[in-house]
Amino acid sequence: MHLCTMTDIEKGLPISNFPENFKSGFVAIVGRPNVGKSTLMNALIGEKLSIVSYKASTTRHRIYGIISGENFQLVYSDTPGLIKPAYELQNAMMHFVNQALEDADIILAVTDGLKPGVDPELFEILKNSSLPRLLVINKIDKSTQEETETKMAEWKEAIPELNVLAVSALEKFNLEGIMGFMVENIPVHPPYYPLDQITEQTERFFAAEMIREQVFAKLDKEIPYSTTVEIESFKDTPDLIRISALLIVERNSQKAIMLGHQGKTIKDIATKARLEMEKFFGQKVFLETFVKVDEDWKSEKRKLSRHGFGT
Ligand SMILES: Nc1nc2c(ncn2[C@@H]2O[C@H](COP(=O)(O)OP(=O)(O)OP(=O)(O)O)[C@@H](O)[C@H]2O)c(=O)[nH]1
Ligand SMILES: [Mg+2]
Repeated sequence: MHLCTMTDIEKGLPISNFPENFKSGFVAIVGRPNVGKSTLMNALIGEKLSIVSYKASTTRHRIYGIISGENFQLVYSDTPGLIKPAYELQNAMMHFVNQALEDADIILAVTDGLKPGVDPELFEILKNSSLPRLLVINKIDKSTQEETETKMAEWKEAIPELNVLAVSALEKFNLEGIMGFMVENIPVHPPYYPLDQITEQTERFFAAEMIREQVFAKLDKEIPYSTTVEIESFKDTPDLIRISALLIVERNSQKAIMLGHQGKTIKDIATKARLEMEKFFGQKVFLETFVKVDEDWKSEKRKLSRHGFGT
Protein backbone atom coordinates (compact mmCIF):
# COMPACT_ATOMS: atom_id res chain seq x y z
CA MET A 1 0.00 0.00 0.00
CA HIS A 2 1.32 3.43 -0.91
CA LEU A 3 0.20 5.97 1.67
CA CYS A 4 2.66 8.78 0.94
CA THR A 5 2.76 12.11 2.73
CA MET A 6 3.74 14.36 -0.14
CA THR A 7 2.57 14.22 -3.71
CA ASP A 8 5.00 14.15 -6.60
CA ILE A 9 3.45 17.41 -7.74
CA GLU A 10 4.29 19.04 -4.40
CA LYS A 11 7.81 17.67 -4.70
CA GLY A 12 8.02 19.32 -8.10
CA LEU A 13 8.14 16.04 -10.02
CA PRO A 14 5.92 15.65 -13.07
CA ILE A 15 3.72 12.57 -13.13
CA SER A 16 4.53 11.07 -16.48
CA ASN A 17 3.30 8.27 -18.71
CA PHE A 18 -0.41 8.87 -18.77
CA PRO A 19 -2.62 9.02 -21.86
CA GLU A 20 -3.50 12.40 -23.35
CA ASN A 21 -7.22 12.02 -22.65
CA PHE A 22 -6.59 11.13 -18.97
CA LYS A 23 -9.41 12.33 -16.67
CA SER A 24 -8.92 13.34 -13.10
CA GLY A 25 -10.88 15.22 -10.47
CA PHE A 26 -11.89 15.79 -6.87
CA VAL A 27 -15.11 14.41 -5.42
CA ALA A 28 -16.47 15.80 -2.14
CA ILE A 29 -18.50 13.25 -0.16
CA VAL A 30 -20.92 15.21 2.02
CA GLY A 31 -24.00 14.56 4.14
CA ARG A 32 -25.46 14.56 7.64
CA PRO A 33 -23.66 12.61 10.39
CA ASN A 34 -23.99 8.83 10.41
CA VAL A 35 -25.47 8.45 6.91
CA GLY A 36 -22.57 6.18 5.84
CA LYS A 37 -20.12 8.56 4.09
CA SER A 38 -17.03 6.86 5.48
CA THR A 39 -18.38 3.37 4.86
CA LEU A 40 -19.10 4.44 1.30
CA MET A 41 -15.65 5.89 0.64
CA ASN A 42 -13.97 2.79 2.06
CA ALA A 43 -16.11 0.61 -0.19
CA LEU A 44 -15.33 2.75 -3.26
CA ILE A 45 -11.58 2.63 -2.60
CA GLY A 46 -11.52 -0.98 -1.39
CA GLU A 47 -9.47 -0.09 1.72
CA LYS A 48 -10.55 0.91 5.20
CA LEU A 49 -9.20 4.45 5.22
CA SER A 50 -11.88 6.16 7.30
CA ILE A 51 -13.01 4.96 10.67
CA VAL A 52 -16.67 4.04 11.11
CA SER A 53 -18.98 3.84 14.10
CA TYR A 54 -22.68 3.62 14.83
CA LYS A 55 -22.36 6.91 16.72
CA ALA A 56 -22.78 10.25 14.94
CA SER A 57 -19.91 12.63 14.13
CA THR A 58 -17.14 10.05 14.02
CA THR A 59 -15.14 11.63 11.18
CA ARG A 60 -13.40 14.86 12.14
CA HIS A 61 -11.09 15.51 9.19
CA ARG A 62 -11.11 15.61 5.44
CA ILE A 63 -9.78 12.19 4.50
CA TYR A 64 -8.57 11.45 0.99
CA GLY A 65 -9.30 8.22 -0.83
CA ILE A 66 -7.71 7.98 -4.28
CA ILE A 67 -8.58 5.45 -6.93
CA SER A 68 -6.91 5.28 -10.34
CA GLY A 69 -7.57 3.36 -13.52
CA GLU A 70 -5.75 3.28 -16.83
CA ASN A 71 -7.18 6.62 -17.91
CA PHE A 72 -8.76 8.19 -14.85
CA GLN A 73 -8.07 9.17 -11.28
CA LEU A 74 -10.76 10.00 -8.72
CA VAL A 75 -9.74 11.83 -5.57
CA TYR A 76 -12.54 11.36 -3.04
CA SER A 77 -12.71 13.43 0.16
CA ASP A 78 -14.59 11.90 3.05
CA THR A 79 -15.77 14.69 5.35
CA PRO A 80 -17.34 15.19 8.79
CA GLY A 81 -21.14 15.08 8.94
CA LEU A 82 -22.91 18.41 8.39
CA ILE A 83 -23.90 20.03 11.68
CA LYS A 84 -24.45 23.48 13.15
CA PRO A 85 -21.23 23.94 15.14
CA ALA A 86 -21.63 24.29 18.91
CA TYR A 87 -17.93 24.44 19.87
CA GLU A 88 -14.55 25.14 18.26
CA LEU A 89 -13.79 21.55 17.24
CA GLN A 90 -17.06 21.45 15.31
CA ASN A 91 -16.15 24.75 13.65
CA ALA A 92 -12.92 23.16 12.47
CA MET A 93 -14.82 20.10 11.25
CA MET A 94 -17.18 22.24 9.16
CA HIS A 95 -14.18 24.13 7.82
CA PHE A 96 -12.85 20.81 6.46
CA VAL A 97 -16.21 20.18 4.76
CA ASN A 98 -16.08 23.62 3.14
CA GLN A 99 -12.53 23.05 1.93
CA ALA A 100 -13.55 19.78 0.30
CA LEU A 101 -16.48 21.53 -1.38
CA GLU A 102 -14.26 24.38 -2.60
CA ASP A 103 -11.90 21.93 -4.31
CA ALA A 104 -14.62 19.69 -5.68
CA ASP A 105 -15.24 18.92 -9.35
CA ILE A 106 -18.21 16.78 -8.34
CA ILE A 107 -20.41 16.56 -5.23
CA LEU A 108 -21.31 13.10 -3.98
CA ALA A 109 -24.11 13.71 -1.49
CA VAL A 110 -25.15 10.92 0.84
CA THR A 111 -28.45 10.52 2.67
CA ASP A 112 -29.84 7.80 4.90
CA GLY A 113 -32.56 5.78 3.16
CA LEU A 114 -33.99 4.77 6.53
CA LYS A 115 -34.89 8.35 7.38
CA PRO A 116 -37.70 10.04 5.45
CA GLY A 117 -37.49 13.57 4.07
CA VAL A 118 -34.95 15.88 2.45
CA ASP A 119 -31.97 16.77 4.69
CA PRO A 120 -32.08 20.59 4.84
CA GLU A 121 -28.28 21.12 5.10
CA LEU A 122 -27.67 18.87 2.12
CA PHE A 123 -30.43 20.53 0.17
CA GLU A 124 -28.76 23.95 0.65
CA ILE A 125 -25.45 22.65 -0.69
CA LEU A 126 -26.95 20.84 -3.66
CA LYS A 127 -29.38 23.55 -4.59
CA ASN A 128 -26.69 26.24 -4.65
CA SER A 129 -24.08 24.31 -6.61
CA SER A 130 -23.52 24.31 -10.34
CA LEU A 131 -21.20 21.26 -10.23
CA PRO A 132 -22.23 17.79 -11.39
CA ARG A 133 -24.04 16.32 -8.37
CA LEU A 134 -25.01 12.80 -7.46
CA LEU A 135 -27.21 12.05 -4.48
CA VAL A 136 -26.98 8.53 -3.11
CA ILE A 137 -29.69 7.14 -0.93
CA ASN A 138 -27.75 4.77 1.30
CA LYS A 139 -28.63 1.82 3.56
CA ILE A 140 -31.23 0.42 1.18
CA ASP A 141 -30.34 -3.06 2.48
CA LYS A 142 -32.45 -2.09 5.51
CA SER A 143 -35.28 -0.13 3.86
CA THR A 144 -38.23 -1.31 1.79
CA GLN A 145 -38.55 -0.62 -1.92
CA GLU A 146 -41.44 1.70 -1.11
CA GLU A 147 -39.39 3.74 1.38
CA THR A 148 -36.57 4.09 -1.14
CA GLU A 149 -38.92 5.17 -3.90
CA THR A 150 -40.62 7.72 -1.64
CA LYS A 151 -37.27 9.16 -0.65
CA MET A 152 -36.17 9.35 -4.29
CA ALA A 153 -39.38 11.14 -5.23
CA GLU A 154 -38.98 13.64 -2.37
CA TRP A 155 -35.50 14.60 -3.57
CA LYS A 156 -36.54 14.71 -7.21
CA GLU A 157 -39.32 17.07 -6.29
CA ALA A 158 -36.94 19.27 -4.27
CA ILE A 159 -34.26 19.41 -7.02
CA PRO A 160 -35.63 18.07 -10.34
CA GLU A 161 -32.27 18.05 -12.17
CA LEU A 162 -30.54 16.02 -9.43
CA ASN A 163 -29.06 12.60 -10.30
CA VAL A 164 -30.18 10.07 -7.71
CA LEU A 165 -28.98 6.53 -7.05
CA ALA A 166 -30.03 4.05 -4.33
CA VAL A 167 -27.15 2.06 -2.85
CA SER A 168 -25.91 0.05 0.10
CA ALA A 169 -22.38 0.99 1.09
CA LEU A 170 -22.33 -1.81 3.64
CA GLU A 171 -23.37 -4.49 1.15
CA LYS A 172 -21.41 -2.84 -1.68
CA PHE A 173 -24.61 -2.74 -3.73
CA ASN A 174 -24.94 -0.45 -6.77
CA LEU A 175 -21.54 1.18 -6.29
CA GLU A 176 -20.59 0.73 -9.98
CA GLY A 177 -23.25 3.34 -10.72
CA ILE A 178 -21.34 5.83 -8.57
CA MET A 179 -17.99 5.07 -10.21
CA GLY A 180 -19.56 5.37 -13.66
CA PHE A 181 -21.07 8.77 -12.86
CA MET A 182 -17.76 10.08 -11.49
CA VAL A 183 -15.59 8.92 -14.38
CA GLU A 184 -18.05 10.37 -16.85
CA ASN A 185 -18.20 13.76 -15.15
CA ILE A 186 -14.60 14.49 -14.12
CA PRO A 187 -12.64 16.77 -16.45
CA VAL A 188 -9.78 15.82 -18.75
CA HIS A 189 -6.79 16.56 -16.53
CA PRO A 190 -3.46 14.90 -15.71
CA PRO A 191 -3.43 12.79 -12.53
CA TYR A 192 -2.97 14.75 -9.30
CA TYR A 193 -1.22 11.87 -7.54
CA PRO A 194 1.00 8.92 -8.48
CA LEU A 195 -1.30 6.19 -9.78
CA ASP A 196 -0.55 3.78 -6.92
CA GLN A 197 -1.18 6.30 -4.16
CA ILE A 198 -4.43 5.79 -2.26
CA THR A 199 -4.47 8.61 0.26
CA GLU A 200 -2.82 11.80 1.53
CA GLN A 201 -2.98 11.01 5.22
CA THR A 202 0.09 9.78 7.09
CA GLU A 203 0.62 6.46 8.85
CA ARG A 204 0.53 8.35 12.16
CA PHE A 205 -2.89 9.75 11.29
CA PHE A 206 -4.29 6.29 10.58
CA ALA A 207 -2.79 4.88 13.77
CA ALA A 208 -4.43 7.65 15.82
CA GLU A 209 -7.76 7.13 14.05
CA MET A 210 -7.73 3.38 14.71
CA ILE A 211 -7.42 4.12 18.44
CA ARG A 212 -10.19 6.71 18.25
CA GLU A 213 -12.41 4.17 16.49
CA GLN A 214 -12.11 1.84 19.49
CA VAL A 215 -12.89 4.72 21.86
CA PHE A 216 -16.10 5.28 19.89
CA ALA A 217 -16.90 1.57 20.01
CA LYS A 218 -16.13 1.10 23.69
CA LEU A 219 -17.15 4.30 25.50
CA ASP A 220 -20.45 6.14 25.67
CA LYS A 221 -21.96 9.55 26.29
CA GLU A 222 -19.59 12.48 25.86
CA ILE A 223 -16.29 10.64 26.20
CA PRO A 224 -15.68 9.78 22.51
CA TYR A 225 -16.44 13.43 21.69
CA SER A 226 -14.00 14.63 24.36
CA THR A 227 -11.15 12.39 23.23
CA THR A 228 -8.42 13.07 20.74
CA VAL A 229 -5.41 10.87 20.03
CA GLU A 230 -1.85 11.88 19.33
CA ILE A 231 0.94 9.64 18.16
CA GLU A 232 4.02 10.56 20.15
CA SER A 233 6.34 8.21 18.31
CA PHE A 234 6.05 5.88 15.34
CA LYS A 235 9.13 3.75 14.67
CA ASP A 236 9.15 1.36 11.76
CA THR A 237 11.73 -1.35 12.56
CA PRO A 238 12.42 -4.48 10.46
CA ASP A 239 10.50 -6.70 12.93
CA LEU A 240 7.65 -4.49 14.03
CA ILE A 241 6.24 -0.96 14.25
CA ARG A 242 6.60 0.64 17.69
CA ILE A 243 3.88 3.16 18.39
CA SER A 244 3.45 5.33 21.43
CA ALA A 245 0.06 7.07 21.65
CA LEU A 246 -1.48 9.66 23.89
CA LEU A 247 -5.24 9.67 24.47
CA ILE A 248 -6.27 13.15 25.50
CA VAL A 249 -9.51 13.81 27.37
CA GLU A 250 -10.99 16.98 28.84
CA ARG A 251 -11.56 16.02 32.48
CA ASN A 252 -10.05 13.88 35.25
CA SER A 253 -13.36 12.05 35.59
CA GLN A 254 -13.12 11.08 31.89
CA LYS A 255 -9.55 9.89 32.39
CA ALA A 256 -10.72 7.57 35.17
CA ILE A 257 -13.41 6.08 32.92
CA MET A 258 -10.97 5.75 30.01
CA LEU A 259 -8.52 3.83 32.22
CA GLY A 260 -11.26 1.68 33.77
CA HIS A 261 -10.92 -0.63 36.75
CA GLN A 262 -7.26 -1.68 36.99
CA GLY A 263 -6.66 -0.21 33.57
CA LYS A 264 -8.94 -2.74 31.88
CA THR A 265 -10.76 -0.31 29.57
CA ILE A 266 -7.69 1.30 28.06
CA LYS A 267 -6.06 -2.12 27.74
CA ASP A 268 -9.04 -3.38 25.80
CA ILE A 269 -9.07 -0.31 23.54
CA ALA A 270 -5.33 -0.66 22.88
CA THR A 271 -5.52 -4.38 22.10
CA LYS A 272 -8.33 -3.95 19.58
CA ALA A 273 -6.62 -0.94 17.99
CA ARG A 274 -3.33 -2.85 17.74
CA LEU A 275 -5.04 -5.73 15.91
CA GLU A 276 -6.58 -3.25 13.44
CA MET A 277 -3.19 -1.61 12.93
CA GLU A 278 -1.53 -4.95 12.24
CA LYS A 279 -4.12 -5.64 9.55
CA PHE A 280 -3.76 -2.16 8.06
CA PHE A 281 0.03 -1.93 8.09
CA GLY A 282 0.57 -5.65 7.36
CA GLN A 283 3.15 -5.80 10.15
CA LYS A 284 3.41 -6.65 13.84
CA VAL A 285 2.73 -3.62 16.02
CA PHE A 286 3.85 -2.83 19.55
CA LEU A 287 1.49 -0.20 20.94
CA GLU A 288 1.78 1.66 24.21
CA THR A 289 -0.89 4.12 25.33
CA PHE A 290 -1.07 6.91 27.88
CA VAL A 291 -4.07 8.95 28.98
CA LYS A 292 -3.70 12.66 29.67
CA VAL A 293 -6.08 15.50 30.57
CA ASP A 294 -6.02 18.73 28.59
CA GLU A 295 -8.96 20.73 29.93
CA ASP A 296 -11.44 21.96 27.34
CA TRP A 297 -9.10 21.12 24.45
CA LYS A 298 -12.04 20.92 22.04
CA SER A 299 -13.36 24.39 22.87
CA GLU A 300 -10.18 26.47 22.70
CA LYS A 301 -8.84 27.48 19.32
CA ARG A 302 -5.22 27.58 20.50
CA LYS A 303 -5.40 24.07 21.95
CA LEU A 304 -7.19 22.75 18.89
CA SER A 305 -4.45 23.74 16.49
CA ARG A 306 -1.95 22.00 18.76
CA HIS A 307 -4.06 18.88 18.44
CA GLY A 308 -4.08 18.89 14.65
CA PHE A 309 -7.23 20.92 13.97
CA GLY A 310 -5.64 24.12 12.77
CA THR A 311 -7.80 25.81 10.16
N1 LIG B 1 -27.47 -1.09 7.11
C1 LIG B 1 -26.52 -0.28 6.65
N2 LIG B 1 -25.74 0.38 7.53
C2 LIG B 1 -24.79 1.20 7.01
C3 LIG B 1 -24.58 1.37 5.62
N3 LIG B 1 -23.58 2.25 5.45
C4 LIG B 1 -23.16 2.61 6.69
N4 LIG B 1 -23.89 1.98 7.63
C5 LIG B 1 -23.75 2.09 9.09
O1 LIG B 1 -24.06 3.42 9.49
C6 LIG B 1 -23.26 3.81 10.61
C7 LIG B 1 -22.52 5.10 10.27
O2 LIG B 1 -21.58 4.84 9.22
P1 LIG B 1 -20.39 5.84 8.90
O3 LIG B 1 -19.77 5.37 7.65
O4 LIG B 1 -19.50 6.02 10.10
O5 LIG B 1 -21.21 7.19 8.67
P2 LIG B 1 -20.65 8.66 8.38
O6 LIG B 1 -21.64 9.31 7.49
O7 LIG B 1 -19.25 8.61 7.93
O8 LIG B 1 -20.75 9.31 9.84
P3 LIG B 1 -19.95 10.59 10.44
O9 LIG B 1 -18.49 10.39 10.20
O10 LIG B 1 -20.31 10.51 11.87
O11 LIG B 1 -20.51 11.79 9.77
C8 LIG B 1 -22.33 2.63 10.90
O12 LIG B 1 -22.89 1.87 11.93
C9 LIG B 1 -22.32 1.87 9.57
O13 LIG B 1 -22.04 0.49 9.71
C10 LIG B 1 -25.43 0.63 4.71
O14 LIG B 1 -25.33 0.69 3.49
N5 LIG B 1 -26.37 -0.16 5.30
MG1 LIG C 1 -17.54 9.39 8.75
